[in-house]
Amino acid sequence: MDTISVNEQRNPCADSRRNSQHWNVGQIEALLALPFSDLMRRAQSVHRQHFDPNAVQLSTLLSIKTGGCPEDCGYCPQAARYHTDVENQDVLSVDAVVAAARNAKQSGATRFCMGAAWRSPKQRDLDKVIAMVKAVRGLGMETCATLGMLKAGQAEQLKDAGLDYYNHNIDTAPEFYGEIVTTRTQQDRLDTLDQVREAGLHVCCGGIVGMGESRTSRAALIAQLANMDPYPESVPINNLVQVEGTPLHGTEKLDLLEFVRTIACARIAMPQAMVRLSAGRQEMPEGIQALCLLAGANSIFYGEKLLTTGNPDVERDQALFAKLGIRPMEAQHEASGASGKA
Ligand code: SAM
Ligand code: DTB
Ligand code: SF4
Repeated sequence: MDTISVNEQRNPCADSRRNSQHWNVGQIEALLALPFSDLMRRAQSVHRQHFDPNAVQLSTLLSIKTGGCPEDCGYCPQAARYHTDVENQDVLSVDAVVAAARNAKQSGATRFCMGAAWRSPKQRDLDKVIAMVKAVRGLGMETCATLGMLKAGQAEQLKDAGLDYYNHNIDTAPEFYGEIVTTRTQQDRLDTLDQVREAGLHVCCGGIVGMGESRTSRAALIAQLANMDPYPESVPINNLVQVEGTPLHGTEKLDLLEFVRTIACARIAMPQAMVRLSAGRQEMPEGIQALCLLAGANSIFYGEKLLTTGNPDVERDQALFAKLGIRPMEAQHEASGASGKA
């Protein structure tokens, strides 16, 4: 039997993501250096032990507050200090968010992720997000939010509202972090992740590659994610989307087979995580996307927009699924009501 039982797949409990193995950077680098075919075979075999290889989880993103962010993340078109084409947009109404979520559900997405260009939400902002989470949950979708750093008690409030996942990326290896962001430290990110985990929310945490980091730094990013105890339920691997006006625009592009290798390492080091082939998919030929799925990616962002940049449209993705024999994965959350801890 190739896959584990549906129940285990649906509720990958923390115990099974507790680390029996500590990954050091050298071990991940050794994986990255394997002959491609050997690496793919290893990743496929791990993937098939834990998941149906033909099912892909579909998450749709919506930017609920766009641009004007005080942070200086060198990759991000929403930082106020860079001159990009992004138009600032204040917090959306609950009605607008529900309309977008309904649309996403209609197209086949099971998870709806709400992103905001905040360093950290103010309480009155959080109150608005809470109303959104309740409404989207009411549609029967899984909910995810990415709002920046959280203050004490905020993760609990989101959990109580029925939020399923909180996305907070560590973005890059600790030694490279200061080259990319200076307005916070990676430890700040880790502190928020602790609060998220403590509140009982599922953790969505990954990073970005193609930012000019070395292969060792890519390995260090994967090792750091894999050594979290437990490692995240969901691990987005983003390929930098280069946006004019951001400091990282013009960075040498990562070879896409190296991107596939990074996905394979994430799968091997975090066997039971959902590994998401995230930003950068629009610039990837179908063959590369297929290789990412073969390497163990089993989740994508679905819908024509990420937060401010483009993503393949639904028709194109559906055509790709048909060619590859891929089916959308069912929603995985427990059918609890709009509030109350699961
Ligand atoms: N402001 C919040 C934060 O930083 O956590 C939430 C929104 S922020 C846009 C969410 C994530 O998007 C970032 O952590 C980063 O990983 C990813 N991201 C932003 N710009 C990107 C880009 N140009 N290419 C790839 N990923 C990007
Ligand atoms: C993640 O890891 N990638 C998403 C989501 N989490 C929030 C965001 C990608 C943003 C790409 C640039 C943009 O569209 O603004
Ligand atoms: Fe702000 Fe998030 Fe963009 Fe950084 S990644 S500038 S925190 S919106």
